[in-house]
Amino acid sequence: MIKKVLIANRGEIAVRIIRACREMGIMTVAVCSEADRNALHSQLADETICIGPAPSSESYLNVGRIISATMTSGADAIHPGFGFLSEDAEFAKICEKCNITFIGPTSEMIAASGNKANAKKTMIEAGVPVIPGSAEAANTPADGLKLAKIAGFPVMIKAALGGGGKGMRVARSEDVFEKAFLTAQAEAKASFGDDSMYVEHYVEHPKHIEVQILADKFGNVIHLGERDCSVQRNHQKLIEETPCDSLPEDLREKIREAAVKAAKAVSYENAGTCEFLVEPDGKFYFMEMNTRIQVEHPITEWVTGVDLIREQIKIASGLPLEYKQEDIRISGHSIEVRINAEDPEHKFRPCPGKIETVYLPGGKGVRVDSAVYAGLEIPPYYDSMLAKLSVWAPTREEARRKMQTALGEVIITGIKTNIDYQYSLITHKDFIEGRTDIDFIDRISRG
Ligand code: MV4
Repeated sequence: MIKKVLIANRGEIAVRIIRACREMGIMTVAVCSEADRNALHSQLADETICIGPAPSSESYLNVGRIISATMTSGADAIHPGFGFLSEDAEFAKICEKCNITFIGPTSEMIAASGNKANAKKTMIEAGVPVIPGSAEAANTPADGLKLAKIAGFPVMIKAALGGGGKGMRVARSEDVFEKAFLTAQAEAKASFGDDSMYVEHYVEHPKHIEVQILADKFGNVIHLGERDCSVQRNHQKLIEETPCDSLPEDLREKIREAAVKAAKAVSYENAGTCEFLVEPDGKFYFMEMNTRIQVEHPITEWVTGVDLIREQIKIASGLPLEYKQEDIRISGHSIEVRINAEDPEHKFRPCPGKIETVYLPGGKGVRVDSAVYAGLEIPPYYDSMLAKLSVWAPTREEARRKMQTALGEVIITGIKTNIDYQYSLITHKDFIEGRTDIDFIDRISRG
């Protein structure tokens, strides 16, 4: 069993992991940058090691310094959280070589999922539905165009190593294809150091549905239901909910089963998420697999009662899953909103600065995952997410009203936040009626 965990992250997820470890009797080591000496995670862990200057490249992304901190502190495992090194196959491999338990899948699984074109081939072989189009890679516009004709216009040109929207362009017709291909490819080369592209049919107005998976080292794979993450802006999710009531139950069951099939096809291990696009007519396609714990995991915890971080640690320790699929009951409805330090009136630009006052809501069915307190300085170097507010209630509408009530109570002064903007989304007619797809924000912003 793991005895001491180094948390290679910051903010609310670091705090979340420290809490789970403490409940399990596991010692914790926080790492922090010079900008985070007063951060909550630095104060809550059993030990804290300052690993370098504020920029992520010198601290939270610095593999050498994180490995040394692990060795120095005698930690036997690293939890990477999300972002930073969480999906870096090289980092996971170094942990494996140093006999440090990486709390996540193996480096091979991370690398295999990271190449989206290869992952797509694996899913085709496994019989998991994927977006129409070839999974072959193209390196020239001419080769890309051949694939585009197979996929059928409009098409989406994607970087093999992409994900999260980088190195991605839509081409609506043949005459704009070459330009779109070269733009996407240049972006891919700059972001991932690799310019292999693949081409798919462009799916219009889909929902983004993802399925939470847990898999142990013995081949046991279960799902914990789906999350609807359609409400997003510039590939940043804003609201997540589970279950997705706006899709028929039989369709959701098929998507969940496809996710389990996908995880089994890659012999997946630990917590993971399979992302799908779901068309208005009910056709659904596997898109990619995320090999980390995700920001929105609390809503799955609300409706299943399963502590996902605890399960990650147990799986990494080599314990078999205690839950069978039939033990997982999805009960009620949960919604999460992300509270960010940003200015909705100025293109959502990040707004770091000193927090003056904080009041966070509570009460039955209300959860706050945050690392903020009055007097804390929010540094400009990292992600702008300050807190996650999540609620549970028996039905979607009750959960939505609970979220509306909770959001109405939040006070954060000293910096600008998106709280009022989130309130406007939660009370929007289309959201109330469950009419959300990935174009929801664009549609309502145009008015
Ligand atoms: C797509 C798509 C439509 N058609 N692929 C966005 C991030 C990356 N993971 C893949 N993405 C998309 N791929 C095809 N063939 C639309 C998106 C997409 C999207 C997907 C999920 C959630 C939000 C999105 C916002 C814009 C585009």
